[in-house]
Amino acid sequence: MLSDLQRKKLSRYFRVLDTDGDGELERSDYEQRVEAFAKEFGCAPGSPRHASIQRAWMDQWKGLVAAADDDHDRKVSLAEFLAMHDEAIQDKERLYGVLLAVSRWIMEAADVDGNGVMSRIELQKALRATGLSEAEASESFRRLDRDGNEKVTKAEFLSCAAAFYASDDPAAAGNWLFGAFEDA
Ligand SMILES: [Ca+2]
Ligand SMILES: [Ca+2]
Ligand SMILES: [Ca+2]
Ligand SMILES: [Ca+2]
Repeated sequence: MLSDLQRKKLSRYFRVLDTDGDGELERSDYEQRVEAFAKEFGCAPGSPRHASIQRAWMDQWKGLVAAADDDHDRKVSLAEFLAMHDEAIQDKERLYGVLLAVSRWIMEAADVDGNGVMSRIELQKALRATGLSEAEASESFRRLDRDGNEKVTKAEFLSCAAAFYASDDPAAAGNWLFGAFEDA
């Protein structure tokens, strides 16, 4: 069973992913994310970077539909989304696999200068492209940069992503990965 806190965080994440705000996740929501990322990071359609952004988001979409779309309407409702995460959270190994894949991808996309860590500018761009406002992205960075050195390392990011999905601790920094969640 998802806790109240997990439910709030995942509902918030759902709303971030639901680009057109119609209450269902569809292929077009993910296509719009691809365009937002490409724009934020200045990748022209047809460039290798654009292709990699597209592959990453569309793979996420395919994985989500395969895992969550119980009524096979090619849309994922909030109820389906929560049920899928409920199952994934029970299965730690599977969850860790999903986490590693998503986190690696975000790190790679955000780390434009390729120095292995995400600067404030790099990570805030990725968060804005994911659907957070400027203020939310800034607050999220502040919380994720746990040692306050203006960089988020892979280790910091991965531990925050794990906490976002699984932690039931209201004080966990990772809760803030996708912005404020209290008014879910
Ligand atoms: Ca939608
Ligand atoms: Ca469905
Ligand atoms: Ca970097
Ligand atoms: Ca740091």
